[in-house]
Amino acid sequence: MAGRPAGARGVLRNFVGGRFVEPAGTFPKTSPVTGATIFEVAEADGSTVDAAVGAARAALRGPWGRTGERDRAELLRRIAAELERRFDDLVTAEVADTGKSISQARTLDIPRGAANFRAFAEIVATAPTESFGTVGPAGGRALNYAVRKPVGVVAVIVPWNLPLLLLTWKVAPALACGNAVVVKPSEETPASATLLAEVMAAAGVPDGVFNLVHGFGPDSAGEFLTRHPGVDAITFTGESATGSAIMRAAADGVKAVSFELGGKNAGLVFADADLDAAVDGCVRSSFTNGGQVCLCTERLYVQRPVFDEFVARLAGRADGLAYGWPADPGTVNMPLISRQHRDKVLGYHDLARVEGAQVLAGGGTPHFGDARDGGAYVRPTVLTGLPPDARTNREEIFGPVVHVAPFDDEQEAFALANDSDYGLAATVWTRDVGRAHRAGARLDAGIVWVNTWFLRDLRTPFGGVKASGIGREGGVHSLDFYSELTNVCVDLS
Ligand code: NAD
Ligand code: 6OD
Repeated sequence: MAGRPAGARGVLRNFVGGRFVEPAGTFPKTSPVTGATIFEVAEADGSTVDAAVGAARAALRGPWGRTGERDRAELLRRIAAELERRFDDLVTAEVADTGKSISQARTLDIPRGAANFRAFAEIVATAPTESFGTVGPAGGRALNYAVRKPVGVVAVIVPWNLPLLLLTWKVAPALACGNAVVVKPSEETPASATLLAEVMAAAGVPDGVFNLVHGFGPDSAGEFLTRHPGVDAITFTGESATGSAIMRAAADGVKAVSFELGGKNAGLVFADADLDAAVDGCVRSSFTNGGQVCLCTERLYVQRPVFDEFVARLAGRADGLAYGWPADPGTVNMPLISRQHRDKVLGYHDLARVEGAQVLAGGGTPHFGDARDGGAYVRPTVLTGLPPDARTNREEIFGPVVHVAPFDDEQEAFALANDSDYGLAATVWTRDVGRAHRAGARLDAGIVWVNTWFLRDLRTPFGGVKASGIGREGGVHSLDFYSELTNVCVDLS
């Protein structure tokens, strides 16, 4: 099967202290497209996690612990170049693991992997440092300035939806700040992370600075890592419930946490919007990557004068999204990550019907008459008719499902959008500039997009409010999480 990373020799292995290590046990990884087993993956046991954390600590005690920002920035650029050299292998690995279209992997997932390293090379090399001239109560003068130091060993735990993109979004700033990392990719997407280990070695990352452990969450590599006393900080992307469990595990060592969690994101379409752009944008924001992007819109509110036209157009577009094999350039619909996740999403189709929804598009699974019938596909689905308190409108589904409801005025629209336990992203479609700025000020979300969606500048703060996360990463905000600031106060009198 294409996509088996070179050097993995049949099993995707853990990478500890600069080398791939033989596994104690393995688990199978299946294709979301067909259901067939495509890889055997090493499951890291407690002693492997221990060795990975130990290798990271040892690296921090060595020359890596004294590397300056410019040298680290140069190393990040070499990693980016090596990722670009392995571009085709990474695309193949990502497509095999997720079933996403090769077009998306080529234009979004893999380029962003390299872009993360280039961006944080620049950010760390140019970040300003604070300094203050201070006059004390008795008139004495002092200079205060802050020094950035690595946090230490950082555990990086990520999900399966955008595997390399989300992993490198955390590894790049962690290394830029001089930390050593132990990364745990999702059990569903081990392949691109395994290739990233090869990339690290080829780029000259010192042994122990990047370590990789495969496995599951509870009672497996994820939990072993978050409970490990040698870990100083945990950066995590995944479900809010998993965030709670990790926070409990982190409490013992008072480990710093950065959490990017779930969402139930709202989109608001006002009657003054460019309706063509709004329909295009909402198709993207609800169905990109099979609806498996934390930033996807699952709740759409549309102003009443354009509601009927908008909903008819959205439903038509959802029904028309192209199926195909991942390698077909025109393929849009992709399978969900697993049969288990597909069953969860289908459960929400059933729940929505029980709650009284009308299904305007999709619902259920497609039939192919070929090997894809063994995969994890569901049809892009548009629902309407549910009240705001229906479970379908409150719980994160994380699939290609959107519920659409009408609203009358701006105040009601903002209130509906904010009526959620989550607060990751919101999208507003309007030509009214004043309203755009009011939305930014009043919507409870870490990011508010106006007339666009998933346009990301890596220098901007990223994170969620309420159950959608703790902290911000991106630009200097990442530097703040991945480094400790020591204030130095020097007497000048
Ligand atoms: P998940 O929480 O089930 O798993 C994420 C990672 O955590 C995996 O590597 C998993 O093995 C590990 N894990 C699970 N339980 C653990 C435990 N007890 N201790 C340590 N590690 C554990 O999430 P998922 O199903 O892989 O991904 C989908 C979720 O991720 C959705 O909720 C989605 O919204 C969220 N997500 C959020 C963002 C964001 O930026 N806010 C981005 C992408 C995905
Ligand atoms: O673009 C990013 O940096 C980012 N963290 C995206 C998250 C997507 C969630 O699925």
